[in-house]
Amino acid sequence: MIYKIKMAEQTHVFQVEMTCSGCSGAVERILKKTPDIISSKIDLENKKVEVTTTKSQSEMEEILKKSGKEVKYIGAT
Ligand SMILES: [Cu+2]
Repeated sequence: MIYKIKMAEQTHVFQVEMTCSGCSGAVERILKKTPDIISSKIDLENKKVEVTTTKSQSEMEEILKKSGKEVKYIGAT
């Protein structure tokens, strides 16, 4: 029998201070080059970023902060 070890993936939701498509584009580029991101959703209108990842909430928060935007954790779904 083969056991596959898999890190638990979780969907974290963050409030990211994005005001235009340039901001959301910057966030998108950061997420694209980050490993362990299973999927992501950027909602510019509501300034929300949803990330499904095996990374922890704090790791993810630090990564999003690289955009230079204000980041606030909302919760996990
Ligand atoms: Cu902008």
